[in-house]
Amino acid sequence: MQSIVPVCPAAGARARASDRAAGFTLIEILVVIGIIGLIAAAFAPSLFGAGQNAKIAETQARILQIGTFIDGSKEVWGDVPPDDYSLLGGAGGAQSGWQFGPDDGRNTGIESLLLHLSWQTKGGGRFDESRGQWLLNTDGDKAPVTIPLLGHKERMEILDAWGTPFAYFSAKTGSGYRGAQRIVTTDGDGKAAEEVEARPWKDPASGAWFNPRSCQIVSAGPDRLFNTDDDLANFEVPRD
Ligand SMILES: [Ca+2]
Ligand SMILES: [Ca+2]
Ligand SMILES: [Ca+2]
Repeated sequence: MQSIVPVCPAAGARARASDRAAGFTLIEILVVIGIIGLIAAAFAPSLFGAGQNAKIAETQARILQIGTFIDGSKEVWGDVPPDDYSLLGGAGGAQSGWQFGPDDGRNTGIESLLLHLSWQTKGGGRFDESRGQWLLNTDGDKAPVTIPLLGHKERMEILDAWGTPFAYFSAKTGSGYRGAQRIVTTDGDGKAAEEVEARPWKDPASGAWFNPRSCQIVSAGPDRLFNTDDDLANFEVPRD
């Protein structure tokens, strides 16, 4: 019997020690989880904000780059690129977009700009495969001919950092701004999401168009909707 007595207390002591260890460990784990939760809660908004800020900066950089290309083209052709290439007549010549076929009424402005920059071989910058990550054909339309520089028939759009095509409005001489365009947005993963309307911006203070004699390059911004106050553009968008 004596041989059993020392064993049982020792085993019980080990069990209690083990319980305490497990208890402390559980508390410690809960405390650590709580602290991690607090840290995550504190940093999540700024991490979210940092991601959005990076996309805003990237989109602004794209707008600047596109603006530089437009300026270069304007120096050669004497006017900003049109936003209605497929509506221009069938007479041929440098400014005619007849060979790119009928328009499907969607993404027309930015398609026209890209066709212009990809087709006109003088002046401005070039969109080719090196900027492939900027380009997508969200409305799935095609030209009847291969588009120079792009090397295919897809009538591509230039995207902002959220994957939404830019709206491009041209006020080339004699045209002014013609009003709303239909834009096919994406879900951010390259899939067409929905068709939205984009209108050229007016200054609410004066009622006048922004950039009345050149062009408007407009990103729908984080909300992927045009004409809201998170839009980004080649002018100062009014913020509510
Ligand atoms: Ca189209
Ligand atoms: Ca297209
Ligand atoms: Ca917006």
